[in-house]
Amino acid sequence: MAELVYGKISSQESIRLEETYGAHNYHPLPVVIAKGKGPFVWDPEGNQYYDFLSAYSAVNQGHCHPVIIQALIDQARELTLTSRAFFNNKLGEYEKFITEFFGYEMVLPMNTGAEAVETAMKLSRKWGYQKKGIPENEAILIFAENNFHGRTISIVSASTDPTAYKEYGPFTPGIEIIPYNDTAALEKILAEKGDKVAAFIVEPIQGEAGVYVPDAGYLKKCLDICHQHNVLFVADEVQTGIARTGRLLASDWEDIHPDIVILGKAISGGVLPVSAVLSSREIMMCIKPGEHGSTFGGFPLACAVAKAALEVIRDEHLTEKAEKLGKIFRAEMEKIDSPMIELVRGKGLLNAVIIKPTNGVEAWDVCVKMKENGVLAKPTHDHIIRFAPPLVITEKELMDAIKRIKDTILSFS
Ligand code: IF1
Repeated sequence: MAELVYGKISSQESIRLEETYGAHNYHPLPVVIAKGKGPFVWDPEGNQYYDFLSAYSAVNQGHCHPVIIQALIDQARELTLTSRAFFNNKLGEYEKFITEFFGYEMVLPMNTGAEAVETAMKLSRKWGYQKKGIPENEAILIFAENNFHGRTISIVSASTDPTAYKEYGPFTPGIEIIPYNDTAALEKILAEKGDKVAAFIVEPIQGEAGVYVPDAGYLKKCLDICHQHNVLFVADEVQTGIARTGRLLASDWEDIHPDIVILGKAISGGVLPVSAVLSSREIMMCIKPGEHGSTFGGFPLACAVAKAALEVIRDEHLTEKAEKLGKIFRAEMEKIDSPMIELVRGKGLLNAVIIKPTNGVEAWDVCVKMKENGVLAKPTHDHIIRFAPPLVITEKELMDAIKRIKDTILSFS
């Protein structure tokens, strides 16, 4: 038995405990993480890995960033939670900071990404009834095929993936689906039903679909079409937001200002569940006191952590880093001379390699082998591997990780 370096429970025992006592709603890669620092994680036995998942882009600032952890500790000693029944001395300061940081007038703080998407759905409907004059209970929200926005019943009502929605019905009505990356489809549905449509809710890059990057100009065109029909354009930047794609928001690639932006994950650097909905005063004021909220939404601990996490993005120039290192990553992946690599795509440090299953080897097998070579990544579908390291990774570390990825892929041919 290998000696334990971190914690008191071995990898094998940790897996056994999860499998025995935890719901089987995940199928993790067989690796147990006991410690993290920057782009690295370690298992209980002390093996070191590059984390190329970053908790699905929540840990953009790297694991246990000292500035964010210090903010957590300092605030935890003072005050953690008040609920919104009272004011607290952290929320307003954070709200001013985050709205100025992203260039919006108002924010509605929540905790998880799904809650923020739900909030945007509710806010859009409120706006539709109050400002657009849609007859009560007739508002339509449009989503794109192959979307991923979270796990609540209303959100999976908009999913086209049976794994996400099957046997969870009956579903929330008032949802329409159009193909992604298809502005003609948006034009068509708005020409037919535009007067009842409150919003079009879309990911600037589809994450779960396999880091599917739409054509240049797609988002801008969608926003213009929405505005011609007095429909809100809502960007779900939970995964793409906060420097990941080489811009602060992926929407910035097209210089657009969505009516509503949904943020989550990296707002806290992966330290606490913190999410947010950003919008204009006119839209946000459609929700009145008592009409929406959450016990934890905007809690003082979250405010302190999120402010520090966003400051790290700014002070360490992580947006510029993501753009620069992303170019290197894609170029190096494209250089790998293997029939297994069908396509490399992505933006900034949100990338995917499409694997052509060869001799029965699928993306999962590549990820297991990569783990043995010290790089952690997760397949999405059978044939796509997502690569999204923490943005604090250095160029030297990136090149070392790339070598390990290359060696792994070449070992199969
Ligand atoms: C899981 C995927 C990523 C998201 C967008 C909202 C949410 C997510 C664009 C909800 C969440 C996650 C959740 C995670 C897997 C993951 C994921 F593979 F499913 F698609 F990141 F790529 N909008 N994405 O991507 O945020 O409520 O989870 O905080 O295990 O379900 P949440």
